[in-house]
Amino acid sequence: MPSVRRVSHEFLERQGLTTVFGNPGSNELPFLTGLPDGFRYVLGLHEGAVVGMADGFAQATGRPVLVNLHAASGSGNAMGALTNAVASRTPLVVVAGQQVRSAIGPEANLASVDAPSLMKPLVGWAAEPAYAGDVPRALAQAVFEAGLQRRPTYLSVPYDDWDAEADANASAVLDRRVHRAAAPGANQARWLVERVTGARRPALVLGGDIDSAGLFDEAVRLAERLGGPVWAAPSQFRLPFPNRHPLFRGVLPAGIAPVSEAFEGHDLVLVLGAPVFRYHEYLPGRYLPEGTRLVQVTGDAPAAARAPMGEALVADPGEVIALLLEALGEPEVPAGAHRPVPEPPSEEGPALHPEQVFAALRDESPEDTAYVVESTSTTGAWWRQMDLRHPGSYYFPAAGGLGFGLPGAVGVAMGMPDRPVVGVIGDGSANYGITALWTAAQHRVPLTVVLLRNGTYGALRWFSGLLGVADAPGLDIPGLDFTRIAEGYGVAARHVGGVEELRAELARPVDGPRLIQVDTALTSPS
Ligand code: TZD
Ligand code: CA
Repeated sequence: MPSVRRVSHEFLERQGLTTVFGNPGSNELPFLTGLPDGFRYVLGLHEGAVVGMADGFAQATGRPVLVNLHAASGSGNAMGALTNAVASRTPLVVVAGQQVRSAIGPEANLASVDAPSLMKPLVGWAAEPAYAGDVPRALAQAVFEAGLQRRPTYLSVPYDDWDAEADANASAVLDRRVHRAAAPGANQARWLVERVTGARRPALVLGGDIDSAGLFDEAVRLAERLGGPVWAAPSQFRLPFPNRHPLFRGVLPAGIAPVSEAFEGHDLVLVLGAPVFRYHEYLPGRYLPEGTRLVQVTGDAPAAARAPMGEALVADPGEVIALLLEALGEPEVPAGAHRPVPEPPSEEGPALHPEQVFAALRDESPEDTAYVVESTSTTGAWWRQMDLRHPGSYYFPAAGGLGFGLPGAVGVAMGMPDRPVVGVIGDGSANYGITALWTAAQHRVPLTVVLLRNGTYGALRWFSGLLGVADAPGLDIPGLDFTRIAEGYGVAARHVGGVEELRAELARPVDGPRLIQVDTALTSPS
């Protein structure tokens, strides 16, 4: 009989989970021994960076990804990063090592007490198999649950299990395939088509799931047939629509009152592939204007259940877009010209305006560049200057947990080796995932990191105004030189002084990771 390890490795291989992002400890070594030839282990130096890289890789490839973490301390370190993976609906399969079975009860060093409970509020499914023979089946469940729920899962495995002999039935799991079909039934389809065709002034709100599911171009067709305005849902983490398209109105502001204001005059708001809604700033008001009806279509059943208003249909947004396109007929609005970009500020001080940086990025980077952005005070400047027309062009920490940006950029670049990738990272954000630079250097990942150094937690300065808190300490971060930090991790780095120097640097070809540090002026996010 083969070992539990053999069957488990073979299962992972057949499912295509052969890139392992991890940080090992003694509990994990017995899983990592004897990995078949096609496996690639990507070492991250801190678990937050490990999960951020895996998240970026999974989003870029659209596939479940294996993460191998140490027991309680390692898994605990990963939890901040997991909040983002939960919100972006990234199917990460986290397998963690555990002490040998006999050592868990007595709480030997590195035993993870009640390991599944540690992770449970975040992951969609967590378990420690009841006996060694169940490990291959439980691993399969972890993979399938992650795919079905589109949520990270967690499996804790006592390390003496891997050498155990597999059960006689263990190989039954090897050929399993688990799929979900989620087309609306005939009555649901009729109801939805009536709602949409009966609307006089429909508006469309698109969530990150639209881009994750490869529906970016279909969303454009649907919008052009509806002819109404299109917004990205609040707290956006992927771009679901070309941002200079004539129908695009931008990302909805993340507050109850301003969202309601934006919908004024629309009798129907159709929300596709988004929660309703991920508000951030507490700006109370009515959820919807008088006379506005909201219909949410999402594959995420809990997101439908927890929404505070509107009607919801739990279905695959792709199926729904297809059936609406069929029902609606020809587009009302021919795709007009994309909106032009405004001129960035022309004055040049010792610190550049963020819009000058983004204009340089837009002009000097290839059109299909993918951007991983984690700079919180520059959101408005970003959307004013950028012109993103391709699917998979934009990634942002989905739950607002800093530490996704740098690792996520490394993971996206590894997952999409044929596309140029740029990380746009604040001098505050960079520190939460800085060790990803080392992984980028070791794997020679082609990646440009543009480090915006304004010396402060810019967004928190803006928030302190919003909250009327003028005297909060701990908002400035002087004295950081990321060129020296990057070089210490093995990444080539340059500080650029002015717009022309920045443009020249960006125009140079990359054959590995590089960091460009630029001093920027503090701006407000809006
Ligand atoms: N810790 C974590 C893990 N996530 C967070 N979101 C925060 C702290 C709080 N936080 C924000 O929400 S924005 C921000 C912090 C510390 C400032 C980020 O600074 P930055 O960007 O330099 O990256 P800006 O452009 O200067 O705001
Ligand atoms: Ca900053």
